[in-house]
Amino acid sequence: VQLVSELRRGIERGELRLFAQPIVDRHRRVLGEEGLIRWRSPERGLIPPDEFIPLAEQTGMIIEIGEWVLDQACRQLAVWARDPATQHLTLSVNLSERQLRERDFAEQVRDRMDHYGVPAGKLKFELTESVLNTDLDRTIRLLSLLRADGVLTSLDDFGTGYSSLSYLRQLPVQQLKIDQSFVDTVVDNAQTAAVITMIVQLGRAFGLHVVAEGVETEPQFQRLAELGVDAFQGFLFSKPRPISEV
Ligand code: G
Ligand code: G
Ligand code: MN
Ligand code: NA
Repeated sequence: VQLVSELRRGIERGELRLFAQPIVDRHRRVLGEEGLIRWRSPERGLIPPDEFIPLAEQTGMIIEIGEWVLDQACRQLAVWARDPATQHLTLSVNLSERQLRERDFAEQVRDRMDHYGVPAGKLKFELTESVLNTDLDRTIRLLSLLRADGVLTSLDDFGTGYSSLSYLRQLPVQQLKIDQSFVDTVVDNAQTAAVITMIVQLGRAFGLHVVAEGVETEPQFQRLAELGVDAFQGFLFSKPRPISEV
């Protein structure tokens, strides 16, 4: 209860910060960044999202937080667009199911993109497979609407959810993010390598970009590249840092 009121006050006081972590290709060229929120509380220090996002989801504060993240992301993309050194970068934003269920979500996104002048193809949303468990038709319509506005979608933590593979055919997503649990064991577990090979093949068949997250070591990076993974994210390349440092 105390944390809830502290978070509410923290939001009002502007204590949220957007961090970012690079996503690189096999030549370690930076393709884009994933935005990751942090809360800098004067009392508690830097608080990771695992400690307040679930709370924010329960209380509905995630809507306000999500609007803040979307605004920051669009503002940042507009800044990057003006510099030849950064104009190619994409920025991925994590979405909670609750945000997706907001009736005017697509309008909100379009409004922020227009406000800052965000180019098409640069803003990306990361959704987990769990959002596909309810009202799939509505989710498909929403993602199609966003796609038409130049917003891309990625399936986060891919391979860990309970959803059937059959939805992939209908779903307007452009990227699969292989969950870190697979990356952790790719080097010495043949079954993990087989799962990753399957995801890569699935990605090719559906025309999807395949990213591995949580890459921490050089051997993991090499093995994932051998298996055909397109892009990589993890401490090996960079920890999340304030997005202004990109
Ligand atoms: O940065 P870190 O690895 O600690 O993030 C932990 C979790 O918090 C991840 O699952 C990530 O998806 C989630 N998360 C980070 N930033 C956001 C955000 O802006 N919105 C939502 N809904 N989740 C976020
Ligand atoms: O949205 P998602 O659940 O994918 O969030 C990614 C989380 O993974 C963030 O909390 C981020 O800080 C964390 N992370 C990113 N790279 C690494 C890594 O190489 N190793 C570990 N252990 N965590 C990572
Ligand atoms: Mn993510
Ligand atoms: Na993830």
